[in-house]
Amino acid sequence: MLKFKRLAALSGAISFPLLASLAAVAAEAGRPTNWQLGFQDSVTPVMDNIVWFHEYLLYLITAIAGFVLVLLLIVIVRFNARTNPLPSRTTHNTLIEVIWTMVPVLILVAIAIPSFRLLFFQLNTPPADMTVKATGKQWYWTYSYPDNGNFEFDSLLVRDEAKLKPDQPRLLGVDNELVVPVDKTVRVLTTGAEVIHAFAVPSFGIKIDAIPGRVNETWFKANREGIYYGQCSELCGRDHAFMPIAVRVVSEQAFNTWVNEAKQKFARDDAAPKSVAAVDPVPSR
Ligand SMILES: [Cu+2]
Repeated sequence: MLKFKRLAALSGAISFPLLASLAAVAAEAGRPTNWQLGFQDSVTPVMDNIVWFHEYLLYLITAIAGFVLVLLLIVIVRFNARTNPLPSRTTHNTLIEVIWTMVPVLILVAIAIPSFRLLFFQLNTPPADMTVKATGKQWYWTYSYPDNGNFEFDSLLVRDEAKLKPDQPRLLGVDNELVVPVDKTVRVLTTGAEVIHAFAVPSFGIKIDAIPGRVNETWFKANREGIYYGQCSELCGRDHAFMPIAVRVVSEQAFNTWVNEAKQKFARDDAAPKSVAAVDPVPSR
């Protein structure tokens, strides 16, 4: 793995300066930026691996495409009818045939090994420090904290742009964010209330379907405090584009304070009829 990383770093140093400078300008964690090129910044080990694998493949593909281009140019220049009027009648060459069979096999192996390693890393949830449950509903998310007092609340898009807080991006800001502690392994359980939704946060490298009648599991371990936005990533109906995910990563102390407040704020009255989230009218667009 380390050897691959060195290889990727080396190729990075010689990549197109224009692309590199654009990407450097655009990089930001947790939210998209204007003229962004590439991924949002990574804040989890899983996303670090995804970014590394993406760049590794990019350099591999570029090398293959460049090699084929060079071969084509050689053929065009050296073997056209004018410069090479009498073509060779060679039909077989054992050595070159072995090479052009073996090299692609080796390339595929070099892709498969890190690919499967990443897949297992994503799918095997390490021992979790806490669990949150995200339920996709038409069209908002409900978050539960079974390990912290089992309170539950709805998280709705801030539809009225006048009500956005200074740092809240349009169409991503929500009223109640999912709050989690930094440097802790958080297990996320997802399910859907009526149709399939998908819980996705680019900076965490997670995207998992929320399916009615079953529970899916994923995990993240954010290594930086901040707010990280995502969106429902399964076409789920009219307001699919208006049910963003906002995760606020805070220090453990701030998290405990928030939990104590949230327990009061979102206290459940199991005797009361089930609350229905207030849905504002759809913004004109
Ligand atoms: Cu949805």
